[in-house]
Amino acid sequence: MKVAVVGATGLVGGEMLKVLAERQFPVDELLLVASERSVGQKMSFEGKEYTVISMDDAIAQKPAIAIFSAGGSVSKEMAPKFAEAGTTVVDNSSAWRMDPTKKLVVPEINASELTATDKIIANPNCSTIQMVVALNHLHKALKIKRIVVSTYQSVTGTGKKAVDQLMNERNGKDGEMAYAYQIDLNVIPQIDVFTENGYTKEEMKMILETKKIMGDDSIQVTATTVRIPVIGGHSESVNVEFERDFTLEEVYRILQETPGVVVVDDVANQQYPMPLNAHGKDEVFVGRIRRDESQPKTLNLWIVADNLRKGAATNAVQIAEYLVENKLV
Ligand code: 11C
Repeated sequence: MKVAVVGATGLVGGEMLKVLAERQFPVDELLLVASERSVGQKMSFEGKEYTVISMDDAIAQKPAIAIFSAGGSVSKEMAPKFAEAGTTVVDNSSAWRMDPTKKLVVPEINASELTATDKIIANPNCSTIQMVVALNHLHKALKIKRIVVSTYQSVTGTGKKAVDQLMNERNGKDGEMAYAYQIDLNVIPQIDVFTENGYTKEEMKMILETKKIMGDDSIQVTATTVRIPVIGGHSESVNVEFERDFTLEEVYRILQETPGVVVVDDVANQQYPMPLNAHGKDEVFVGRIRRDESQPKTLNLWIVADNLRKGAATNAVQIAEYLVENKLV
């Protein structure tokens, strides 16, 4: 299979290459694609050296699948051009997610909606993916009424410039700023820009994407998304109110049987999910499972995942795997 990775030189692009190799995705021919300023750069994949090519060169070579992580405006312009050439695009940006003609896919939840006519498929936002993976089977069993989520998000979600800002600040070096404020020894309650209702775009993504992926507009979501000086992954404090009451034993059993979820919850031994442990892993880790004792039918959870893996690269490669396995490309 001829596969293009568009945005190959970015943090997510690099992770996509690792995931393709680790999962032994059937790549016969690989095209590494990036913006003009990176064209000609050398990169390696599975011990072989590749030269980064331009978007136009890649389109001319008609790959079967292009996995995009090149930002929203590039996707808006270039994904349709790849699609017109017959390529199926799996796009990691926010460009197509809320387009009613495009599917927004987390394979564990809704890959079965995909057909061969889907030429641009949207990969959800990282903080949304880990939350819906954890809540999917609980929703099926207990029906979610309302989610209140607060996030603690890794600087890797912003990209290389933000990782450099954090490390420079930590090492007392000057450098370019990815954020309006110092991030080391700080917490910034803003991810992406503010919208008219006072929420940030990241918060609105969590609200809107959750309903679309779960296929249920009745789920009420409110979110506060926060950047913290961490690298290994995003963490989320999630309060969920259900229609039906539950026992904690039932919740544990459902979570243990939820695909993609690993329960780490042994408070007697101080075992709970942390980004340090989730880093580099593909699963979504859930712990601190307890009743909200302030109101009925309500649960508190702590959810952690590597935002570059299940939150981005792994989810996109899983979509590509589904397309191949089901002969949709
Ligand atoms: C962050 N969630 O952590 C963002 C990054 O819509 O794919 C991913 C943005 C997106 O900053």
